[in-house]
Amino acid sequence: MALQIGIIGLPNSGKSTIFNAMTRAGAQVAGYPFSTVDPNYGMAEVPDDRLEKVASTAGCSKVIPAGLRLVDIAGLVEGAHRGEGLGNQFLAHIREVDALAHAVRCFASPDVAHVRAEIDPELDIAVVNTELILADLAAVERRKDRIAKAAKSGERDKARELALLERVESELDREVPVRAMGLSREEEEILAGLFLLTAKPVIYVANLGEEQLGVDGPLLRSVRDVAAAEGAGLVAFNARLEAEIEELEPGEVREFLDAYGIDSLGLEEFAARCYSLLGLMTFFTTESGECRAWPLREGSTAVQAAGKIHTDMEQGFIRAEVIAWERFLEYGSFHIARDRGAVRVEGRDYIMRDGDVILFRFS
Ligand SMILES: Nc1nc2c(ncn2[C@@H]2O[C@H](COP(=O)(O)OP(=O)(O)OP(=O)(O)O)[C@@H](O)[C@H]2O)c(=O)[nH]1
Ligand SMILES: [Mg+2]
Repeated sequence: MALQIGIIGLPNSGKSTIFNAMTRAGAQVAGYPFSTVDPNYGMAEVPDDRLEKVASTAGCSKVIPAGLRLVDIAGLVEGAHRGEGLGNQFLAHIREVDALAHAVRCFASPDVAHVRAEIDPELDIAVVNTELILADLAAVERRKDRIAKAAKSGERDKARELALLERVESELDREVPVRAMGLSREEEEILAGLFLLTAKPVIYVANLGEEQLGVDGPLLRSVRDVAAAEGAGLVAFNARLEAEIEELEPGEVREFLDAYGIDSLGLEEFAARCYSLLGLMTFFTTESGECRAWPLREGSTAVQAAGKIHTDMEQGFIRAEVIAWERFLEYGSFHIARDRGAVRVEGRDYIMRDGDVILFRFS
C-alpha cells in the first residue's frame, strides 16, 4: 500500500481545490460547506529535476515521475469527535493516512461561507486540532481502561504502557499534539497500535488570497507561528490560482506567474514537502526505454526497492547494479559506466540512497 497524505481542515478551506490541482482527479469543489462527504483518492506526480536528466541520458522515450497518494477528506467542525458534522466517519478516514496536510483558509471571499464571520487562522487551526486531540484522548482512555487490570496485577509491559498513556493523556489535556511530545522511538512504538491522529506528521497549507501573494501578511504569519510552535511544516499558495496554472500550456506558465508576482509553483513545493514528510526518497530505473522515479521509504534495502517494482523481482532477487544519478550523467549510460568500473554490485541488504540509478538482476 502506497503511503498516503490526508488533506484535512475546516469546511471551505480549499481542500478539494488543492486535491484537484494536485491530482487532476476532478473532485467536487463548491462554495458551500461539506461538499465533500466520502473521501476522494488520487495520485499526484512528484516533480523531480533529476528525472528528465536521467531519462535523456538513458535515451528513454517514456518518463514516469514518482507518485504520491492523496486523500481529500470531508471538512471537520467543532464537535466532530462527538459525531458533529460528518464526525466520526471522517476521523476514521484521517486515521488511515500516514501524514496530514492541514489546509488553512486565509483567503477572504464573500461567496464562500466560513464557520465564523472573520478569518482567523490561529483559531481555525485550533478548532481542527482540538477535535483531533479530543479523539486521541478518547482513544487513550479506552486503552487505559482495557489494560488497567493487567497493569495492576503486575504485568510489567502493561504497567509501563499505562504510565506512558497517563503521561500522554496529561499532555493532550494541555492541548499538546502527540507529535510534539518528544516521545522516544520505543514510546512511539508502544502507542502505534492506537493510530493516534495527532501523532501523524503535519504540514500546514496556508491557502492565501490573491492579494496576499508575495506579501508576508498577518494571516500567513499567524499560520507560520502555529507551525513553528509545533515543529510542523508550512507551505503557502493560492489554491485556486495553482489549479488554474495546472490547466495552462507549459509555455504560458511563466507569464502567468509573473502577472501575479509568484516566483515558483506552490503545488510543486507542496508535493516535495509531502514526500519528505512521509520519509520518502527516490530511486530511478531506466530499462526498456522507460525512465521511472520510484518512491521508497528512507532506510529501505535493495530487495525492498525491488519489491516496489515487482514481487517477482523481490522473490528472485540476485543482485543490484547501482550508480548515483550524477555519475550516471557523467558516464552517459549504464553500459559505459559498467565498463569503466563505476557501477557497484550490491546485495539484498544494501541500504538504498536517494538518487540511485539501479538495475535489478533477478531470476
Ligand atoms: N477566492 C478563493 N476561493 C477559493 C480558493 N480556494 C478555494 N476557493 C473556493 O472555496 C470554495 C470551497 O473550496 P473547496 O475546495 O470545495 O473546499 P473544501 O475545503 O474541499 O470544502 P468541503 O469539502 O466542503 O469541506 C470553492 O468555491 C472554491 O472555489 C482560493 O484560494 N481563493
Ligand atoms: Mg471538499
